[in-house]
This record gives sequence, structure tokens and C-alpha cells, in this order.
Amino acid sequence: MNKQPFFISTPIYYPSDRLHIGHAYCTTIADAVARFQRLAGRDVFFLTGSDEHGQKIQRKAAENGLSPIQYVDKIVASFQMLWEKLGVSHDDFIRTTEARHHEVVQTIFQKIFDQGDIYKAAYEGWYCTPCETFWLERQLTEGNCPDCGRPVERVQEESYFFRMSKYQERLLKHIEEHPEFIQPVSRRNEMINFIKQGLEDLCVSRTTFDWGIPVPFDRKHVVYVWFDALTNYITASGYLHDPEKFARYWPADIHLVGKEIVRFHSIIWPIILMALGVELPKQIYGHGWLVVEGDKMSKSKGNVVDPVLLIEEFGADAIRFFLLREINLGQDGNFSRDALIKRINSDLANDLGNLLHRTLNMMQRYNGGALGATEAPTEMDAGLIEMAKALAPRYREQMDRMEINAAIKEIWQLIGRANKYIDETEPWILAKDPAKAARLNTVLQNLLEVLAIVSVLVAPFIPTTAGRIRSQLGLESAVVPGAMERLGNFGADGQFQPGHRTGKPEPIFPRIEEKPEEAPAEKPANQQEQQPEKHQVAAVAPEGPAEITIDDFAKLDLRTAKVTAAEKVEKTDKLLKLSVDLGSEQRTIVSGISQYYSPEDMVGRTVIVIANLKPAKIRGIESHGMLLAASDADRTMLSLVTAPDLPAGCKVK
Ligand code: ME8
Repeated sequence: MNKQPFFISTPIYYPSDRLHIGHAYCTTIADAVARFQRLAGRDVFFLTGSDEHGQKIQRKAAENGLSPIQYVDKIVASFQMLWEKLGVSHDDFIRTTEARHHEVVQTIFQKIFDQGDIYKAAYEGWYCTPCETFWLERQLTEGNCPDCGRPVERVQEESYFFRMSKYQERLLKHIEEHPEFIQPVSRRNEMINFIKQGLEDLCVSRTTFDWGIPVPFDRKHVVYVWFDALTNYITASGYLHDPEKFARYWPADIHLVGKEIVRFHSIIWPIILMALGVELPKQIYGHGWLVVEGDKMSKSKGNVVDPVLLIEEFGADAIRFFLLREINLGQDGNFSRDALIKRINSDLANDLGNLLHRTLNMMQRYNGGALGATEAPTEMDAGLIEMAKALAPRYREQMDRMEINAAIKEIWQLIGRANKYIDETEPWILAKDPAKAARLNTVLQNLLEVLAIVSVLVAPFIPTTAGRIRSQLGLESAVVPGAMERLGNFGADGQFQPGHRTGKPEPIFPRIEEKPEEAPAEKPANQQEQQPEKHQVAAVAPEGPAEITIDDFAKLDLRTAKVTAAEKVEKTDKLLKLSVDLGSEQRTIVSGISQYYSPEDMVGRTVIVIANLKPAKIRGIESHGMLLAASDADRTMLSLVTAPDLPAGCKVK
């Protein structure tokens, strides 16, 4: 195999409780990086797993009336189910209770003991069980754990100690000589300061509980859970059991971890490896924390967000996209339902969804779904083509630097440019003139090329959607490993030749209605005619509206009208400005249907209009009348009421 190897890991999570959106955040980042590296042609080993030993787990199991293994089996199954639902593409899931891992931990503990770097002594100090961390008196903050702020417990036991102090200078030198070793740079500086204060030898065994890996030469002791947990990275990459695999993937390229455990990974772990004579990982990347509505998640605050429920409500790709797009990797980020819905609506339903829908709709309407003969591109196409060609290399650089949200922004700039290109090239006008058929097909071909590039580049972030886009484009749905290589070839691969058939346009991300309680800026229902962002036909409440008489109905002046021109209202997601012919007069109507109909879809349609609706100013445009449309309860589908066989101006009764 001559592909370059790439090894990325997540932390192995404690199965003390079900995972929340913060854990899903870390694993989603690692998954996006792993998928990107596969696209870039690397041979990826992506590892995640569970950290199952220690006092915290033993206590939790007891509280639940279960043995530790019964307890962790249940919770680990929920981890695996979550990763499957979230579309996580790990190559291995390591459980620290597996025999392969026990063997490695015992082997290395023995080796380090034999060489004199582990020794026995009395320990007296403090222990934070939630963090599974030893602290010295002077390190406590007002008597509590300096990391999580919770109370610590006094520990007095005979223990084995790991001679960390011996390796302090070597580690410092390594960090100083390898600026990429700890990232981002703020974490690196913190670690340098921490080490310079002096490293104490680390207590690496416990005797007051037994849920752990026994010390091989002294069975009263179990191995300290962090010594056990960190070792997972070499167990899974074959240190003891598969030397060929180990030679291939080790050292790891990135241990991705939350900022609170950078210290364990960039101090304890490298020193264990130095003691073993094993190369150090290339990088420890400390990502920021996800807070919820500005607040740290905690059970006591009742603000813990369950990723499974979110996935069930919005779909995995939407959640993945939000986490990857919204947050700068090294910094803390905020999760809010409101921001999630806004992001789905603006980027996925609107920008990406519309580009795909408009393009495929035009392919259907003008070409019956098959690309026709094209001609040479014009100057009008050059900007789009250049931008598309330049995207893949820029994206690759950003992804290599772990600037994930910047890479996503870059793709969306191309999507925005392509949407604008449709407005500039006006395919609906080209379609009216048979002499312009080749030009129309060139425009469509360019749009298909852009969408194909986008489908590859978004695959690390929204893998299911990428496949759906590709099948609608009439391409192989899977994005193949190494697919990035040819992306700068705009058009040269000839995947969209005359005769190429595209599929039926199907919405990839239905818009989500922002409920009034989530979007207080919205107006009350009795002002709906003034409220352009709402669809015209409200879903009928279960009890139904009040009865009306025929005279009430007669008050409505419903008429057929032909749409003569249509355009998007600038800086809005939902609005179209329509010019309609009512037979006797021309009107302008602003309608909130842009996520269902593109301007070119609208021109030529005969719709039903409430003609005697009081005019209203919508985004500065006087709108006179309203179109009738039907939609399902959650507004995933909306269809205009039309009268295709009638001329404009007919009365609807
Ligand atoms: O620390 N925001 O496991 P753990 C972002 N078993 N990320 C978060 C988060 C939040 N609010 N909350 C948790 C352990 N995480 C050890 C690791 S590795 C050898 C052993 C993520 O279950 C973040 O990546 O407490 C953090 O480092 C990890 O979950 C901690 O998971």
C-alpha cells in the first residue's frame, strides 16, 4: 500500500453516563478530518472508544445496582449507537475492558517498572473522582479541584509512582523544538508554563477499589485509570499484537481532545512513550468547549443537550454541519436551537438546497432531464469557473491546518457565486429562444460541474447529503477515496456530456419553521398578511377555523393571474417579487415561496390571487395581493394552487 498513512483519534469517553452534544462535537470534528484525509488520498486510521475503568465508573455502577461491566456494556452500546446515527466513520472502537488492552497495559507497566521508572511509595494527597485526577494540597482552588471546581477526597495509600520528573527537560525540549506538537498555540504556552513549574512523579496505581487493570506484579493494586486510558492509542494501533500495523500508523498524526485534557495528552502520555522508547504523537490538538445558550452544560442545570434527540429531529447532517460551521475549532462555541435552525435554513435549505433545486428543475423543465449540446464558455462564465477551479487547493490547505469552518465558508462562497450566476445568465430567457439552446446547456453544464465539486468537498461534513446530491446529479453517489485529486479539472473529466441525465429534484433540506417562541421577532398570527416570511396558507389547526357563510366567502376576490416576471428579494431567504397579470391590470406581489420555487419556475405560471387584499409594504416593496398555496403541517412541502389551462383574470368561486 503506497498511500500515506494518517492516524487520528478522539478521547475515549467515560461510560459513566450517556454522551451529550459536547462529546458529539469532538467526534464530529475527528470524523470530518478523517473523511477529508481519505478524500485527499490518505490511508486513514480513525480511532475512538470508551474509557471504562476507575473509581467513578465503579461508583456509578453501584448506584445503579449493577456490576461495573454490566453498567458499562449498556452505556457503551449507547455510544456506538450514537456514532452510527451521527455517521461517524471510525475504523476501530477500543474498549479498555478488552483483553488486547489489558495485555498492553500490563506489559508496559511491567517494562517501565523493570527499568526503574516506576517505584513504590506512600501517597498522601487529594483525588478528584469526576476528573480521576490526583492533586497536591497547593494545587487546589479553595480546597476544590482546580479543573472542575468540585470537592476532592483525601487519599492515603501505598502506591506505585511513575518517575515523570526524570523526563521533564526532555519533554520541554521536544515541545520547544516541535511547535506543531501542541495546538493551538495558546494551549502550547499553557503546557510550557505548567512543565516549567516542575513535574511531580505521578501516582499510577490505586488500592482502595478494584475496577481496573491489576498491576501485574502486585495484584492488590489496579493501574491508575489515566495511565490505562492513554495507552489505548498504542493498543489499537497494534503496539503489541500487530507490529506491521503499528509501524504503519504510529506515531499518531493527531490526538484530538478537549482543552481540559490537553495536559494528560501532552505531558503524561509523551513521558510514558519516552519511557517506553516509542516515538511521540505528531500533534495534540485541544479543541474548545461547547456551551449551551452561553452556559456550561450540567445535569444540575438541566441544560444537557442529547445529540440523539437532535439527530432524530433535524437529521445527522444538519447537526454535523452546525457543529463544524458555527464554531472556531480552538475556541469555545455556543450551541443554541435558534442558531441551529437559522444555520440549517440559510446555508443548507437556502444556499445549497436552492442551487441544486434550481439547477435540476431547469434541467427538467427545459431539457427533460438530459443535457443538450453545449458551446464554448463565454466571459460571463469565467468568474465562476475560475473560482471553482481555485477552491479545492484552498480548501485542502485550510483542512490541513484544521481550519474547518473556514474551509466550509469557502465552499459556500462558490455556492453563493453559482446562485448569482443563475440570476446573471437568466436561463429562463435563454430557454425561450431555440437559437440559444447551446448557450443554455453550457450554463446548465457549468452549474452541474459546480454542484459536482461541491458534492465532493462537502462530503466530510455532510456525507449523507453529499451522496444524495450526487445521485440527483446523475453521478455515482459514493465519493471515492482520493476524489479530491481531480477537482481542479473543471469540466475536463467530461462527467457532464451531452446526453447526461440528471435525476428528479428532491429537496435535500426542508426549511424549518422558526417557531414564535424561538424567534420572538416574528409578528403575531393576526398580522400574517403583513408578514412576508410566512407562507400564505397557514396549517389548519386541529379544531378547525370558525364557520363562515357563503357571503363571507364572497368577500374574497379570487382571480387567476399570470406571472410575467419574478426575482428574489435581496437579502431575504424566502421572498420572491412577482409581476403578475390579472387580465385587467398588472400588479406586484411579494410572496414567501422562494425556498420552494425559483424565479424561473414562476414565470409563465397561472396562479390564484386574492386580488382584494389590502396592499402591504414588504421589505420596502408594495405588495398588492396574495398567492394561494397549500402546505403540509410542518411546511416541508408547499405547492401553489394553479390554473394552467385558464387565461389571466378568471374569477375563482
Ligand atoms: O476525559 N464541549 O472522558 P470524557 C466540547 N476518559 N467537548 C466536550 C464537552 C463540551 N462541553 N464535554 C466533553 C475523558 N467534551 C477521558 C479521556 S482519553 C485517553 C481519556 C469532549 O468522557 C472533549 O473532547 O470526560 C473532552 O476532552 C472529552 O469529551 C472528555 O470526555
